Amino acid sequence: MNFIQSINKARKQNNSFLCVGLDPDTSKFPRELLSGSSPLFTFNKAIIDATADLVCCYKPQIAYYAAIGAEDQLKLTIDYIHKNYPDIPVILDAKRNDIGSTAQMYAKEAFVRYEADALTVNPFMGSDTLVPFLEYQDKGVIVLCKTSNPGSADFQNRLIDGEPLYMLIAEKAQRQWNKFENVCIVVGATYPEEMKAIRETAPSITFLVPGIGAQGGDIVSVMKNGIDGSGGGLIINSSRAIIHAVSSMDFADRARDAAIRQRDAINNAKSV
Ligand code: OMP
Repeated sequence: MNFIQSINKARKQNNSFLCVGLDPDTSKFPRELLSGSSPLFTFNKAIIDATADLVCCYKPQIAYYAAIGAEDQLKLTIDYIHKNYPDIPVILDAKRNDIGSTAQMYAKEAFVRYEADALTVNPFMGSDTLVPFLEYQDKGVIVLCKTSNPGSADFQNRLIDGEPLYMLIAEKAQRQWNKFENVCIVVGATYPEEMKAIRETAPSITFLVPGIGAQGGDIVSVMKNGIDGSGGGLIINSSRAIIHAVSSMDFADRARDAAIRQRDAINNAKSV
């Protein structure tokens, strides 16, 4: 089963488009947790056990681990999900890329060292730099297209031959890069009009959609503009609004409450 098939299976099994972002920020941890030996893993494990029946995938962001030398806890987290919830795929968010020989090492890092099921990558250096990732045919390669941040228009909306750069990326994802049906694109929930245009250009590409929750993206617009012809094609991420809903020792229960609210809001918006 490749990444897209695993995502579709998990989405149907749990009736959920929701991806919980595992971006643990120790400054928001309950103090009791910080004295243990692997606080990030302990935190993640509690969040995962509380939400695994509510999600279609998890997405750890590597910076939260690497910044404090805790890559071992990232590895423990991914291993824990694979072992205990084998039907839930894991996206490693690292937004990697470089020249081909270095890209090969980034691909190996994500898919062999961490055993992630998918990786976010940056297309800025060109199509040749995506090849080392795409060659892992059963893994997902999630290419930045229209990102959720306020400054994403600086470059992504610039016109090239009359078309915004993000449309060019969407076209390449649909027509050129997806030979092994393992490509997705990042489309921020904060840009619903762009999402609509991108869906028209890339009808069969799955979107990773960050930007709901803490960044204020509108779930109804995402479901209206982003869903594909088969009623799927979306992985909707929320990180802080779920995992750091509170900073007290009941954080996992409150994360579950928040995940239920977001999953239900998404499913209700689907039927609007
Ligand atoms: P919250 O805003 O807390 O839900 O976190 C959003 C997560 O999605 C973070 O891990 C970001 O690094 C990531 N993200 C964006 O916020 N915007 C993007 O355009 C792309 C990503 C991503 O690739 O996941």
